[in-house]
Amino acid sequence: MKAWGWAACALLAWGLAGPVAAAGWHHLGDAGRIERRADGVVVHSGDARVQVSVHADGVFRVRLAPTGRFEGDASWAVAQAADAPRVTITEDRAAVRVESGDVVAIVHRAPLRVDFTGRDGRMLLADEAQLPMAWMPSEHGTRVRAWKSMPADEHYYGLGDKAGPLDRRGRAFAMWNVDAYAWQGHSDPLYKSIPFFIGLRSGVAYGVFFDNTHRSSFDFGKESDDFFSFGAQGGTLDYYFIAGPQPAKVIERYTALTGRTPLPPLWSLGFQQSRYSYNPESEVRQIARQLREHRIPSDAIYLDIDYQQGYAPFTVDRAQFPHFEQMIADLRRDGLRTVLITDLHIKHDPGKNYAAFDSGVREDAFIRNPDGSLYIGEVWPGDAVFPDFTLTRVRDWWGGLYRDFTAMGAAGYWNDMNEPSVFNVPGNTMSLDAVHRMDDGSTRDHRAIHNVYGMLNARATYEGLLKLQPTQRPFVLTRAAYAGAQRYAATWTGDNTASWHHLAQSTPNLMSLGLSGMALAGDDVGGFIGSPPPDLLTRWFQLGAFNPVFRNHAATDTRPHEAWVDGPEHEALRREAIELRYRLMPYLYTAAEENARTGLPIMRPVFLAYPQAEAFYGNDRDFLFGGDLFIAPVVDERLDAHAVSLPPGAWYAFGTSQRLVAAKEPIRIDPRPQGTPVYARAGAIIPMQPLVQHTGQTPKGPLELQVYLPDAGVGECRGALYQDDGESFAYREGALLRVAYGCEATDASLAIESRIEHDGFAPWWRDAQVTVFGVTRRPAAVMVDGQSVKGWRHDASARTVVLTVPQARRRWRVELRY
Ligand code: NBV
Repeated sequence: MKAWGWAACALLAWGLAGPVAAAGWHHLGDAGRIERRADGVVVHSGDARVQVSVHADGVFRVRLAPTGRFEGDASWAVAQAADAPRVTITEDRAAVRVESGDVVAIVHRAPLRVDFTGRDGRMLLADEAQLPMAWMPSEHGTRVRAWKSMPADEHYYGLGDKAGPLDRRGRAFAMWNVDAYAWQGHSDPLYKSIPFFIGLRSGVAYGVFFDNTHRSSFDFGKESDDFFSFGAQGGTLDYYFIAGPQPAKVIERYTALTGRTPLPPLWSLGFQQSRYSYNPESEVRQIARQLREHRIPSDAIYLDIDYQQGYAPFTVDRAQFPHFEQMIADLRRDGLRTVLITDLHIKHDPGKNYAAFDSGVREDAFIRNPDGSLYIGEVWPGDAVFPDFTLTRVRDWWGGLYRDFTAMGAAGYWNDMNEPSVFNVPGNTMSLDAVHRMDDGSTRDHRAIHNVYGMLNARATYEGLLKLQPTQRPFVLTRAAYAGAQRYAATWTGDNTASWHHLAQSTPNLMSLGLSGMALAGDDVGGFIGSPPPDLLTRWFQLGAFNPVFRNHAATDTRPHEAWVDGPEHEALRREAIELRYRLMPYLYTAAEENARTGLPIMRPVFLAYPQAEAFYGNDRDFLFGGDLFIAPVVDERLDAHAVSLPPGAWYAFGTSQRLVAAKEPIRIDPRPQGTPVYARAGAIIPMQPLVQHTGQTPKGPLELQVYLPDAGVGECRGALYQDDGESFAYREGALLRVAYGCEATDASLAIESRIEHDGFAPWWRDAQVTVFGVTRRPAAVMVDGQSVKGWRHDASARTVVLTVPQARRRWRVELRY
C-alpha cells in the first residue's frame, strides 16, 4: 500500500474503532505516568513510552518506544553529543511542558501528542490532533509514523536532491537510495536519503530530522490538505525538532547535529573535466594538453571505470595506461589533479592474486547471506562482493586499499554505484536479507542499512585517506548519501540527461542539497546521458560556473562535451564563464570556509537570506552564490527576453555601476549574447583575483576588491576574505588569513576599511586594487590612511573609482572625499 493510503484508513477507522485502526496502525492513546529526567520527560501510555528531551540548544528530540523499551541509542548521522542546556519542566492537568531556550515542547495528555511552540506561544509544529504517533507490526519489523498539522501557508524544503520543485508541498517522497539512471522531474526516490526538511511560514522556520535509515517516506499534503506525515518501514520513530526562527539558524543547528563539510582542498573548487571514460593514457594526455592550449582554466581530470583491469576496483589496466604514475605526475606538473573512480564492488576473483579481493577475504570483510555464504552481486566487474562498511575494521581495511593510488599521486576519489547498485536483480540493489555486522557483535539486515551504506563507503574512503595522508585534505565524491555524509564527501546529482529540463532542474536540486547539509555539490555539466546541442552546453557551463562543484561529465556514447567542441564562439562564452569563476575564487573559497564553519550553503535560495521575501518561496531558478551575488541563470531554450526579479534591496549588474532596485515588475533583459545575469548586492565588498589557469598558479597582480556602494549611496557595506594554503590542515593551527572589509558611505565621503581578524598566513598578494562602483561624483581627494594619494582613477562614464592600496595585508583605511 502507498504511504499516503495508510493514514486515510487510520483516520477513517479512528472514529469507528478507536486508536487501534482497521488499517493496522496503533496510535498512541492517553498519557499515563510521567517520568522527569534532567533533559526532559518520558511519558507512559499503556505499554508504550514517548521521550521528549532537549539534545542541544534549540534542538529537541522525540522518541517513541511502542513496547516501552528504547532501543540502543546509536546513530550513523548524529555527530553532536547531547549537551542539554537548562530545561524547565512544568505540568498541569492537560499537558506537561518542556522548555528550553526559546522553545516549548507541549506534551498533551489526551491523546498523547507533542507540539512545539515558541516561548511567545506561536505554534511551530503540532501533532495532528486526530492522529497521534503510531506503529504497525509488519513482517520485517515495526512500521512507524507521525502526522503533523499542515498550515495552509507553510512551505517545505530539503530532503536532499529530490526531483521537481524546491518547495516539497503537495507531494510525497520515498527515501531509498537507488541507481536512478536517466532520472527525470517526476522520479523518486533518487540516490540519496536525507530525511531532513525545513518548514517555513511567513518568514519563520523550523526543521525536522527523522533519523531512520530504513525505507522511509514523507508526505507533504499529497494525502490531505490538513496534515503532513513522515514514517518508516522499520526502525524507530526518532526525530529532532530544530528551532530557527531563521532558516539559516535551522541549517546551522542541523549541521551542528549531523556535522559539517570540512574545508575542501582549493583545487576541488576549480573546473573539473571528466568523461566516461578518458582512455587510453594518450587520450587523457591529449585532453590535458587541449585544456591548456585552449586556455580553459581547470584543476582536475577524472578517470572513469575504463582505466581499470576488467573493471576491478584498485587495479590499473597497464596495457592502456603503460605509464600511469608518470601520467599522474605529468598532469600534476600542468596543474591538473587526477581523480580516480573506485567503486565499492570488489570483483569476485578468487585465485587470481587480486589484492583487493584476497585481502578482503583474509579480513572477512565482505557481506554475507543469512546462510553464511558470501553475498555476490553482478556489477561492472561481473560477479562482485561488497564490503561490510558497518564494521570499523572493514572501513579501516577499505581505507588501506588507497595506499598505492595515494603513493602514485592521485588527488581525489570517486565513490560511484554505492546505493549500492546491483545489476539484473529485482530492485537493482543488494538482497534485503544480506547481513551487516555491527561493531558490538549484533547484525542488521540490508533493509536497515541500505540507506546509510553509501555514506559508510564514503566515510571509509575519507577516513582511510586521512590516515594515509594526514596532512592533506581528502577529496571524495560520493553518489549515495545519508544525513551526515557531508562530513566525508562532496556529491553530484547522478545520471542526468542533456536536456533543457535537466539544466533547469539542476538549481533546485543543488539548493536543496545545500539546505540539507550537503553544500559541496554539482551536477554533470552538459548532462550525462545524450548529446547536448551547442547552446544548451554553453548555458550549462555558464550555470555550472556558479555551482559549488563544477564538473563537466558525459556518458560513453555521447558526443564530446569539452568546452572547445562547438567552435570559437561557444568556446569563448564557455571560457568566459570558467574564467569568471576563477577570478571569483577568493570569494568562493571564503564562502566554502563559511560553509565549513556554519553549515550555511554556498548556493542559497533567496529566502535563506531574506526569509520574509515570500515571492521567492517558489523560485527554483535563481539563487544567491555566497552572500553577495545573485545569479539569474538562463535555463530556457527560448530566446525571448529573460525576466529577473531581484531580491529585496538594491543590486548592481555585476562589475558595473548599473544600480537596480527590486520592483514588482521583473526586469526584462535580452541574455543574447551575454553570459549569466549576475548581480552584486549594494553594500557588498567582493574579493577577486587576477586570472589563473589553475588554482596552483600564483596570480600575477594585486588582490582585487570590488566595492558596491550601499543603497542610495549612503550606509554601510561589508565583505570578507578567508585564505590559507588550500590543501593542508595547518589552518587548524592558525595558519590562515581572515580579513573583514567594511565601508561607510555618506553624502560627503566614502570610507573603506580593512581589518585583519587573523593574520597567520601569507597570501600571494601584496597590494590590493580597490574598485568602487556607483560613484556619482568625482572625488575631490582620495586618502589612504589619512594621506592624500595620487594615482587613483575616476571614470565618469563607468562611475567608478579605482585605486591601489600598497602593502594591503594590514589594517588600512581609504577615504574618498567629494
Ligand atoms: O562509472 C560509469 C558511470 C559514471 O560515469 C556515472 O557518473 C555514474 O553516475 N556510472 C554511473 C556507472 C554506469 C552508468 C551507465
